[in-house]
Amino acid sequence: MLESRSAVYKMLKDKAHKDRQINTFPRPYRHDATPYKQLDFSRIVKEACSSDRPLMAGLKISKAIFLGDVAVGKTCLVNRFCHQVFDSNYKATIGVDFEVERFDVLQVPFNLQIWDTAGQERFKCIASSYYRGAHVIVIVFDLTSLMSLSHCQQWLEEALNANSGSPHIFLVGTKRDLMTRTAFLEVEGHAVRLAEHMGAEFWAVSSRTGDGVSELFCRMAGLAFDSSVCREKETAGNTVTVGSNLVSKLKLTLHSAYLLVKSGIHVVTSWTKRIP
Ligand SMILES: Nc1nc2c(ncn2[C@@H]2O[C@H](COP(=O)(O)OP(=O)(O)OP(=O)(O)O)[C@@H](O)[C@H]2O)c(=O)[nH]1
Ligand SMILES: [Mg+2]
Repeated sequence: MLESRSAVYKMLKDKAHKDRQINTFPRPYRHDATPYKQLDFSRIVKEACSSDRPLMAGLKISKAIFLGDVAVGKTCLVNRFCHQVFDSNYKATIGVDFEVERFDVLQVPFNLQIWDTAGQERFKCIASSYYRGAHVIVIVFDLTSLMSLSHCQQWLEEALNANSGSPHIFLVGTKRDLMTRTAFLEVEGHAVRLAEHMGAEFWAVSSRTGDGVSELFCRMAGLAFDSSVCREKETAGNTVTVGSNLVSKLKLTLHSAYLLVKSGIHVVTSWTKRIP
C-alpha cells in the first residue's frame, strides 16, 4: 500500500501536512448559513491544548459520514481532499469506502475518520450500518440537480436515526464548476433555506477545481476537535469527581480494614498463642 494511502501511516505521522495544521478557528462558508456561530475554539479547549496534562496525550478520533444520492460527487470530494485527485469517470461506491485524515489542531494530533457511503439503493443496507457513532454528518447534493437537493432531508433523517449524540451537520453542494453565476445563486438560495431547516451548515464546492474543498474539511476538523476535547474534559471532570470520591471511600475502607486487621491480628495472635 502506498504510504500516502495508508490510514495507519497517516495517524502515526509525527506531524500533519502543512495544510492540515489548524491554529486558528476555521471559518464557515457563509456566516449566515451555519448554526455553529462560535468564532474561536472554546476557552476550555485552548487551555487544555496549551497545557501538558496527560488528558491531551490520547489519540483523538472523530467520525465523519458522507451520504447523498447516487453520483452527486461524494467520492470525488473525499478523493480530492485525501489524495488531491479528480476522476471524471463515474465509479459507483460499493457499500462504503474508508479514509483517515490526520490534522494537528492547536498542535494536538487529531484524526478524522471519513466514511464515504454508496448512494445506490441496492447498497443502502450495507452503507447504513456504518452511520452509527458519527460526530459529523455530511449530506452531499449536486448543485446541478435540484432533485438531489430535495432528497437531503431524508438522508439526514436516516443518519440521525442511527445516532444519539448531537453531531455537526453539513449540507454540501458539489460541482460548483458546472454552474453559471446566476444559476448558482438561485440554487444556493434554496440550499441555504434547506440547510437552515435541517440545522446544517451550508457549503458549495468543486472537486474538479478543488474550490472550497480544503476549507470544508478543515472546518469539519475544527468543529469536531473542539467538541471532542470539550467532551473529553467533561468526562475527565466526572472521572476525577467520581475518582476522588472513590479514593476517599477507598481511604476510609482501607483505614477500617487496617483497624480490623490490626484487631484481627491481635485476636489471631492471641488465638495462635493459645494453640500450643
Ligand atoms: N464537473 C464536476 N464533476 C464532478 C464533481 N464531483 C463529482 N463529479 C463527477 O460526478 C460523477 C459522480 O461522482 P462520484 O464522486 O463518484 O459520486 P458518488 O456520490 O460517490 O456516487 P455513488 O458512490 O454512486 O454514491 C463522476 O463522474 C465525477 O467525475 C465536480 O465537482 N465537478
Ligand atoms: Mg461514491
